[in-house]
Amino acid sequence: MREINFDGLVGPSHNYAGLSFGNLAATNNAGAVSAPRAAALQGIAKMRHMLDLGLTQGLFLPHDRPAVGWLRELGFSGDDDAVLAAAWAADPTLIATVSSASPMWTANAATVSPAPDTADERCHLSVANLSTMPHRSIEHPQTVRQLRLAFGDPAHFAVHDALPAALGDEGAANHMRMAPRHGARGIELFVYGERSASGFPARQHRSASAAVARRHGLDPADVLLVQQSVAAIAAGAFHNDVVAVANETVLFTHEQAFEDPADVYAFIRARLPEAVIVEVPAVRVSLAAAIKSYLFNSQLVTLPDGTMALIVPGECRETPEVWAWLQETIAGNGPIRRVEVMSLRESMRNGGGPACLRLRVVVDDAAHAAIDPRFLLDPAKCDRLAALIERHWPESIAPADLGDPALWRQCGTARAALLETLGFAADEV
Ligand code: SUG
Repeated sequence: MREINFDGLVGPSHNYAGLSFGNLAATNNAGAVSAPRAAALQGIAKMRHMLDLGLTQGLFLPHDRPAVGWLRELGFSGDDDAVLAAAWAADPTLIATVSSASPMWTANAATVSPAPDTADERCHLSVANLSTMPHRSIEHPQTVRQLRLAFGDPAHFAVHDALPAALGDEGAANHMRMAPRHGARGIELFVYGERSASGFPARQHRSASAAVARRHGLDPADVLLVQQSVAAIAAGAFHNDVVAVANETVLFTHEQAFEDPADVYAFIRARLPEAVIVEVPAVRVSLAAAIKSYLFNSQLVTLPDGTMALIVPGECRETPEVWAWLQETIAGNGPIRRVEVMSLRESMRNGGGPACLRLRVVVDDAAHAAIDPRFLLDPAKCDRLAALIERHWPESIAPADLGDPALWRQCGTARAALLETLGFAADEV
């Protein structure tokens, strides 16, 4: 069995509107000028690098933005330009809400339980409702359409609709799976937030995590609902994947990620004796430095030779205590043998690091073959996508541009060209 990383291609409307309260990078960069073309090319470079490492890589498509349909639900009418112009005049935040390129962060697209863990031995995917943030709550209908296309074979996959909005669910960003190896039965840790000293929202509700585990048909003995630490949320860890990441037998975590770390570690050690817990102490890397550098939002991957590599954002190299810790780690005897640095500055400035940009799906060969190949990548497709991005993605977007009809049209043209290049019909996704 293998793990496939499905990265979200950065959409042409990528901008800095500061919509996510509690996400410090996004709020600190509110109002800045974005670079959608560079952002999408940075994403392609990461996907290409994963292929170069010998890993299997897929992609999900940017959603249709601006999402005019949502504005129509709010009572705006007329043709698309009239709807957008009226909404812009009424409240520019509405246009920012429907223009966010947030579907790029596919760690929030769904929670995935691979076949070895589920009662019916199929891979289960629950689309996240992302109901805490308005701009993200509009993603799930388009996400479910893509997932039903990509994973449409019911012999191997079960795709569940988003949970009711009253239960906040943010997908795989708050879920960690550990197993002796990808293809073996594993344990699944669902991390939820209760409250936060800072007043930042705890986006993942315990009841949502429990519902996802139930829907996926997991054995309760293999599941732990874990409370994210109040201190982590208050420091800006709006998702657990900002402070912890797991891969096969390894949990890589900040000391202050969980409210009760001893309980978490005891569960892991009892259920998976070969587990290695790499805990970074706060005296070496403070929560603030972890969140600024996104050390734990790295991708921890198993390479074809069986060793593990950590794919970190460039900000880790720029944060001295983090870089020093990483150097020591790869020089030591631990499971992380290699560090790869990727420049993802554009996404990072909205609080999205390497791990936010990907959804992991573990499959066997038969399930791999059943995936719609339009969602899978190879180097030649990366080349085609890069050329398309160069041609169609805006070079920059300033806040006032969001009200410009020329930008709305450019986003539409860019997405249409993308669909055509990848072989999708205009209304298919
Ligand atoms: O939901 N940023 C995203 C970042 C998501 C990161 N994902 C993971 N940690 N897995 C969010 O806060 C900013 C968009 C804006 O402000 O326009 C934003 O939505």
